[in-house]
Parts: sequence; C-alpha cells; structure tokens
Amino acid sequence: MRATGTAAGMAAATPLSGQATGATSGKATGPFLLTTWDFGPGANEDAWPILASGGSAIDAVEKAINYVELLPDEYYVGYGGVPNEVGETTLDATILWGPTHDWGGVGCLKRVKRAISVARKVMEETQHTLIVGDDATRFAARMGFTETSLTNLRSQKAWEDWAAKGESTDAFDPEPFDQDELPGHDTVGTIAVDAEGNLSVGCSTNGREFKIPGRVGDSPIPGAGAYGDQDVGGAVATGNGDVMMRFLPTYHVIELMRQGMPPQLACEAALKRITDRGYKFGGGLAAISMDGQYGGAKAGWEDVPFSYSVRDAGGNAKIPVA
Ligand code: SD4
Repeated sequence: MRATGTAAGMAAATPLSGQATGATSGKATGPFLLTTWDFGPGANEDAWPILASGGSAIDAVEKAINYVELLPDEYYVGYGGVPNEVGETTLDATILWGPTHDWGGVGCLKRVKRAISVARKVMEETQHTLIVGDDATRFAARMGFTETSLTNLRSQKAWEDWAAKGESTDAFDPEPFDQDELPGHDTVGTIAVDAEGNLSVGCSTNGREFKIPGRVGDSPIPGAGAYGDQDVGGAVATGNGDVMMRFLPTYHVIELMRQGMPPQLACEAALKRITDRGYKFGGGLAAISMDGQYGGAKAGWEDVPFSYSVRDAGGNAKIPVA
C-alpha cells in the first residue's frame, strides 16, 4: 500500500527506471518535479528543462500537464477521452502558485484542449478561482484559446459502443456505499519546486466516463484534487472524485505534513479517513514536501498499477505504489 523516498535519494537512480528504496529521510537540493501515473516520466522529462535552467515551477507544471493533455492516445486526460452521457468530453483542471497561494481552475470546460492553461489564465487574469461550463469556454476564447472539438475517433467509438448497448449513465443511482465499479482513472497531477524554492501544483482530467452532463469532479477543487502550501509541499489526488472530494484529501495530507508526518503516512491517513466512513472506492494520493520527501498511497486498487514519478537533477524515477 505504500511507496516512499526522497528526491535526493534518487540521485544515483538510472533515469526512468529508478525505484524508491523505502527511505523517508534526506533532502533534495531541488528543483524537482512529481507527476502521477504512467505518463509521469514523459511529462517530467518534457518539463524538466524549465526547472534545470532556473525557470519557474508554475511554467514546469503547466508544461508537464500540457504534455499529457495533448497526448493523442491518452483517454483520461484532455481531448479524445471519457465522453459524458451525451458523448461530449469536458475537462476539469486547477493550478496553484505557491508564493501567493493564488489558484485558478476550470470545471466542465468544453471545446478547449489545454485546460490547465485556461486554469492558469483564471489565476493570472482574474480575481476568480473557478469558472465553469460554457462560460469557461467563452472565457478561454476571450483569453485567445482556440475552440475545437474534444472528440476523436476513440472517444466517439467508446460512446457509440456504450450507447448502442442501450446503456444510460449509472450516476443517477446513488453510488453504492460499499463498492466502486468505475473503470480506469488516470488524472494527471504535477507538483514542482523550482530553484528559487517556489511551489506550484496542478491537475487536469476529463473526469468520469458517461457522467451526467455538467458534472464537475474533485480535480478543479483546491484541497480535493490538488493542494499545496508554500511552507509545506504539494499533494495530488486521482480516482473516484465523487467520493474523494467529500473529504478534501489533499488538504488533509498537507495539514498532516505540516504537523510533521512524512508524505507517505499522510497519504495513507487521508485515504483511511475515507475508508473509515465505509466507502469502498478506487483512489490514489501522492505528495512531496518542500525539502524533497515524497510518498504515495492508494485504496481499492489492488490490481491497478498506480504510480508517480519524481524528477530531480539525478534522474527521473518511477515509483510504483504497492
Ligand atoms: C474525477 N478524480 O473527475 C477524477 C478522475 C480521476 O484518475 O482521477 N481519474 O473524479
């Protein structure tokens, strides 16, 4: 149920194949970058030159997440995946700039590909924190983003196959308290600390397959899908957001870390808070402290290979969460 280590401790790891040793002590010299799931190594590698050349953590987070959002075959983030009940793909994203604790987010964003970049515009260009639905699309257009279909052949076929079976969304059934049959989850969450010690955290997803139109999940909600505190570190969530957002698990992780708990134990404790209420759900958390300690945990995903990857000057290590 756990994986843990420090970015500094990875320095000798073979790039892209490193694995945590279980050590929880030590300090990274920074800068470093953490990204969830199998696309983590590629996303980290894409954004690493920004940090390596003294660039900003928020630029690195945006770059890493854009990398995943624009992958043509990625079904759970960005365009071309997870259609809703009527066959449309909609996006949720949030981003934090640690030094000012400024956030921006979009929920149920339609027809615009780079949701994390629109979220950043909400943060940088407005006094608001979250803009949703068609109005988020209109906002994006005002900010110069291009409107385009988020459907591709794969998402079209997924929806047509599902609709042809005469299925309708299961989301009108109050979700059974004791089971989670939701298919795959792959939300991208990225945490970066730059050479100046500035934190940024972000996440982006297309949410839950065949969701009721208008549904917004945990990903754009600070404290639910992602959280960070410039004094502590960052945490990101993936999994059944309809359950997880009820508990603000990433906020919980950061508050436990603030009290001195190592990231891995904090992730485990935040998930336990949910399971203790009787929920059986699929979900994962990963976190990294300002000094480079990192850890992750998962619940209900015995057969799901949840992982996160950490990049620092010593390499890019993929950490499976067992
Ligand atoms: C959601 N938490 O919208 C997201 C889905 C997810 O990995 O994480 N997938 O519920």
